[in-house]
Amino acid sequence: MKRHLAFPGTLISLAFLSLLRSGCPQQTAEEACSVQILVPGLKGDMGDKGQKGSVGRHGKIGPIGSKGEKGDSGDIGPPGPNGEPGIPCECSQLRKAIGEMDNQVTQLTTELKFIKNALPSPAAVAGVRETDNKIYLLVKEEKKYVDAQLACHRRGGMLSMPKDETSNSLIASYITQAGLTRVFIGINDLEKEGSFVYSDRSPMQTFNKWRNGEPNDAYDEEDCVEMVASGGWNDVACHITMYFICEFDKENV
Ligand code: GN1
Ligand code: CA
Ligand code: CA
Repeated sequence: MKRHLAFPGTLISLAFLSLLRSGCPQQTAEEACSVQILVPGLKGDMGDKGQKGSVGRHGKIGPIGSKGEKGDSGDIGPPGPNGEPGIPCECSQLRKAIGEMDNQVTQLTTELKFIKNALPSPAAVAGVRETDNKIYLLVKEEKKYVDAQLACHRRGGMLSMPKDETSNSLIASYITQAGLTRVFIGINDLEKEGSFVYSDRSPMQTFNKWRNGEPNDAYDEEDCVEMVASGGWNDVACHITMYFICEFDKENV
């Protein structure tokens, strides 16, 4: 870059002033106080390039940048301390409990299968009762004997046939718990008067629960059988209607 001498006339004025200060007034004009007039010289050559300046001040802090990507997962930590010692296994008790639960599952599965297949209207029945191999169902629909037998058939069973004390007692308590006084059961002498058979046509054996004075074939027309709440049997007319109890073999449900 070219450099120019600024205000060359200024040098003249400054020289004059310096003369006044050096005591010119005490000297004679001819000896010492001769005025030198300085004229500007020629422009000089360009000077050398100056040295690089020092680093300037830091600028303002810029805005916060966007969030960076998630870093890599750290190393897996050291294993934790050992846990408390466990409680000794009561294996025999557990096995027993598991065995009981297995039995319950089997029983529930059988009952559920039966309920799905045999109950057209859950509101029409009052639960079921069961023994090891039978399920008993009280049907709260008033029907005459043949229709009751048909209704049991449609469900995959038949009118209940109490052939021993156990099944007779179970049916009796079923009647009582339902708040009923009598139901049809599967016994009749329709084919031959006085010759009672079960609804599976098997002949009556020694076991029976006839009430006192029964069967009496009253009015010469009683060929079907009811059970009363005490568990006793009575022959009645087949055309009367009442609730009834069906039975089902578990292996067939
Ligand atoms: C008599 O009274 P009841 O309904 O319990 C009769 C039965 C008949 C029945 C006919 C002891 O019993 O045999 O089947 O009427 N009982 C007696 O409704 O005669
Ligand atoms: Ca009869
Ligand atoms: Ca009778």
